[in-house]
Amino acid sequence: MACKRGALIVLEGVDRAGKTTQCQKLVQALRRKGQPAEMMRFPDRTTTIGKMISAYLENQSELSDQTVHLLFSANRWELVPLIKKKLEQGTTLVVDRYAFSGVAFTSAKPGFSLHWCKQPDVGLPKPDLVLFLQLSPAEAALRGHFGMERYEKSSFQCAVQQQFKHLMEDETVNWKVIDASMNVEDVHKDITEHSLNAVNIAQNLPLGELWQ
Ligand code: NYM
Repeated sequence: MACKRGALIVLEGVDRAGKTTQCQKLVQALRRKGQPAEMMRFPDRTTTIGKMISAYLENQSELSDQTVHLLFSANRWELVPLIKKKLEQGTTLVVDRYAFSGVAFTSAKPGFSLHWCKQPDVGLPKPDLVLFLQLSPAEAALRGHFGMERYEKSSFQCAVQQQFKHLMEDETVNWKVIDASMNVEDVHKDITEHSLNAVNIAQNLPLGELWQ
């Protein structure tokens, strides 16, 4: 009998919501429960496309908003064969940001519609679960100064948060909102519960296509 597939679990949220810490803790928790799991993150700055994105984010290069949007999407598409292979092998993938960040960040810029922003990511492997780490921009700011990268400004983060809200109205995506203002362990407990449930359900379902 073919092995049961892994689940595709995505963590989203504004900067400083604790996504990376929670992704790492979730991978460890799943492994302890005997579920093979690995972490991925977007942008994946190690590829040629990822290096172009990284230079842009670090203000070392200029790209038009359209160009960088398509590069972020291409960076996901280039990893689709690996994502599918891992899931088929039974590994659960815990992903730090995905197409939702892509759409939320670009559509927070003037002149970009949600519809236009979604198109390049239509058909990507559909996450079985998207955990949105909810933290107000004010609380995020209390966690210390933003870094030096592009987008790391409170006003822009507020606009991004609004766009995430619109994306969460889409009931074809399995969103779960997590209160990220709780302490690290309580957030982790919530995330693990939802994830174990998603892993069980995904085993018996085919992998979907996003926004199709
Ligand atoms: N970002 C991330 C986008 O603008 N579009 C995308 O598609 C993705 C995946 O890049 N401020 C933004 C959000 C972040 C920045 O992410 C880099 P990180 O997680 O800080 O490396």
